[in-house]
Amino acid sequence: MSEKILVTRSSMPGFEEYIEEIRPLWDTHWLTNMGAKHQELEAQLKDYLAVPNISLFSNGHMALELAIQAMGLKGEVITTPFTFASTTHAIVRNGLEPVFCDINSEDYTIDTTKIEALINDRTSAIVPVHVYGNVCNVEEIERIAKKHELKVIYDAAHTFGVKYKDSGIGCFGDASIYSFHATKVFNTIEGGAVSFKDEEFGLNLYRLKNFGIRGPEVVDGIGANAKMNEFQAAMGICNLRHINDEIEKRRKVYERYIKNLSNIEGIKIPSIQQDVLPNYSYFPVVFDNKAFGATRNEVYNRLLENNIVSRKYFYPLTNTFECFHGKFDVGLTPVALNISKRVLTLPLFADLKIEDVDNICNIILSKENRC
Ligand code: T4K
Repeated sequence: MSEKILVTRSSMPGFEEYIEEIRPLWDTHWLTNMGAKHQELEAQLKDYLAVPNISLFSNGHMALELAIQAMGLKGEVITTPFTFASTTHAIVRNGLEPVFCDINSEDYTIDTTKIEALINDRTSAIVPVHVYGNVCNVEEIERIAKKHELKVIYDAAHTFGVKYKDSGIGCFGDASIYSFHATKVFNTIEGGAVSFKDEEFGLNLYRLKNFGIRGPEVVDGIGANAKMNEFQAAMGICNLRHINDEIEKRRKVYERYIKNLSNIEGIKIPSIQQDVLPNYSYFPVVFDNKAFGATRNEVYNRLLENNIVSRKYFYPLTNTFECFHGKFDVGLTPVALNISKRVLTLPLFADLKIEDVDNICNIILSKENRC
């Protein structure tokens, strides 16, 4: 049986390269709390991501949770349910009420035509998601936010290195959060960051990731511990050296999928948005079972029988989670519901072999697997 292919595979530097990077830690014995590697990576990422300010975190979720806390939001927050659990949970864990807006069926980001109807005097912010690396309609979101005096925090977990009209994606809104999890285009094992404009907000954020400590004898915020440690930062420094090659390899995989799966009746494949420099982070395919002759679940199972593990990102929708039982009406986000039942995210990582992409596509398209 051939080797199992998973939906992604962490990019890693050479073993020796990482060892060299962590060697100085044995001299200094400085392992965490914003050490030298942390500072070095922060400076490099600010530059690479082309953002005004950046703050590193232990993971993307804590970056989002504490960015929301640092913004001092109240009441309701408009967001989408077509995302990873983290987005919704970060809002709820801040004592805020998520109000779910539907997505559009083109790129699966927030449907900006439906935002204003959800705004009331309790609304304090919008948390849109650049899902799969697709850029939200940032101009329209900015217009709405300005008009209604709302804050905007983008969940940019999937958009490492993405640019829109030559600006780093983290330049939009009041803040954006990144995930540097092992499964992402760029990883620090676990890790994340917040990019932001306002330096006062940055100071708050810095304190909140370090227990709310302002100074040796002053603690004036109820913070958490969400600091990135030196081993994580060292992994980031190594991975950042190779990031352009990694994205280039991803591009080749992505383009092979496009070549193999274009013009097939009953499947919708991704496309590069206008004015966007992409990072090729995910390859979501949406199946129309009547036209295609097989359901999403049938394709998923057939791939699994062949040792290929695709994923149903993002099914189920966060507004249908058991932990929110009876709280939200999924009927209010019909497009998200429909897409979540039909989408399959295919394996995509830098070292995925082109022949494996061909094999995956052959299994998907095989006539025997369709009626
Ligand atoms: N916002 C959004 C929109 C997000 O998608 C995420 C995370 C966040 C916020 C929060 O960011 P973090 O706090 O995670 O930094 C994975 C990731 O764990 C998660 O980071 C990611 N989104 C989500 C979309 O995917 P799972 O439960 O699917 O992970 P898992 O363990 O099934 O791994 C998927 C595949 O990745 C494995 O089949 C193989 C590969 N893998 C996994 C690990 C853990 C590796 O190659 N190496 C590894 O170390 O959530």
